[in-house]
Amino acid sequence: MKAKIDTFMEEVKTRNGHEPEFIQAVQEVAETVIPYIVKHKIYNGKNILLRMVEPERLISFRVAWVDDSGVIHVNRGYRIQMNSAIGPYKGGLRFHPTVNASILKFLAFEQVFKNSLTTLPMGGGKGGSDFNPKGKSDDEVMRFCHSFMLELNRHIGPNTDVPAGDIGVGAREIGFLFGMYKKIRNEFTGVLTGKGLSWGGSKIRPEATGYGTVYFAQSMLKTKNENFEGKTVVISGSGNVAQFATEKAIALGANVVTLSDSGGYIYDKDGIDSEKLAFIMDLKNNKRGRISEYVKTYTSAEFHARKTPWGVKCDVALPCATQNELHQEDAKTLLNNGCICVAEGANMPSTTDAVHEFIKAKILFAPGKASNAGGVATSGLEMSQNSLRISWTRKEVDARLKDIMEDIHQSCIEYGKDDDGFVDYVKGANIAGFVKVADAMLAQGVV
Ligand code: NDP
Ligand code: 2IT
Repeated sequence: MKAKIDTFMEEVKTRNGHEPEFIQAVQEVAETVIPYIVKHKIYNGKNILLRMVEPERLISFRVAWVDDSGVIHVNRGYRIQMNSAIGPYKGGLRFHPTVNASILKFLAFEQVFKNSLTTLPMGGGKGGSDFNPKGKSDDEVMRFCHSFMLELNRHIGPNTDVPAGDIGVGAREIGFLFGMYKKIRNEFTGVLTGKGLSWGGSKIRPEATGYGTVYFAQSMLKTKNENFEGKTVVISGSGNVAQFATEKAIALGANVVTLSDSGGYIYDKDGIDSEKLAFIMDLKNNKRGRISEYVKTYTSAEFHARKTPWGVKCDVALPCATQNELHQEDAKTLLNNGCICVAEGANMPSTTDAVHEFIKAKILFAPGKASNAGGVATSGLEMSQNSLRISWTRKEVDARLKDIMEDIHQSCIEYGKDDDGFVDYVKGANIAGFVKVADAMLAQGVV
């Protein structure tokens, strides 16, 4: 089996040798899906995984824009349309200086499996730019978004490809992008998700990724007769996903003691309560400040510059910042400190070695493509509401989100339960996500 996986990976590396994050994401899937393919005649010999690792279309384009002082800048824009076997391409846009084809291909590849897991009809895609929104004025961000959409608009549409937010793309950016799409195409459609509530957005979409991650962790804990009540929770990031994971964990009785950004992490031994979280949301979303500023107001808390929070003793860890932010040594530290559950809110935050540590220790470990799928699932619900031209209540969307996270958890158990009863959620998520897409690809022939 190892030889089969190695041969496959050699071919992937030959074609994509300069794309380490993409190779990492493919490797993780290959390790679990190839053994399944070999055992199942209908998939064997069809080169399905080889077809799945090649994007259906990769679009790269120039984005020129003018800053407030009249200087012209050039950024690179992308949209990776990875797989449309089960629905229109769907996935976020990331604006961050580290964005390149490797990062977006890994994200688009993960998205194919994640979207398949949601039970909704969505293919996988991802896009973005190496534009850095930090330190830019609202007008500069608007001009960038408008220029970006001037090109992107010809590649997307409500039945073709429906982008949304990701790192650096939130409500403000989606607004500017939607405004320009509507202007160019002269149509008001559900071409983007994460829209404002008064112009086609869905209730609970901003909360969905963070809430969904906690719902998924709750389902995992339940299998061990555990819950969040009284648990110490360590969270990284302080953006959209981290904020709402914190909100839900607090609501379920947990003690959240850390949050972070790329400057370092805060440790509040008394716990981040609702009032402190409101302060953080205002700081990050309105003032666009740094997490280090928290300790100026809450002076009993500590700020640890340029460090990640994994050394803090906890029961549950929720990495919600970015890829490869949790390394093998961090995994060992978490395990030594008695951590029983890790659910990824971010995409691929744990390195391959870290994932292997968690699985070897047989703790509850959920890969992002399962545990953070609530965001895109609620985007799918936004698409449905837009098509029906109706708007569901908060209660209704939240109930659907909960059901979907529970369904994903069940799928992971169905495909990931080992003979000794241990649930390998990585294997479960990869195979369950694969089967639905592979069946659709087989039905549609070699295209
Ligand atoms: P935001 O832009 O709202 O927040 C990102 C957070 O992560 C910030 O705190 C940011 O800190 C931190 N961060 C970003 N890059 C780095 C880095 N290189 N090192 C350390 N910290 C970093 O993004 P989201 O919360 O939306 O996204 C977070 C993660 O969740 C990403 O992996 C994303 O792909 C994933 N995700 C998001 C979904 C969504 O619906 N938004 C859905 C599913 C997954 P700083 O401000 O210093 O950059
Ligand atoms: O990684 C992700 O799932 C997202 N950034 C959300 C994608 C979406 O289309 O809502």
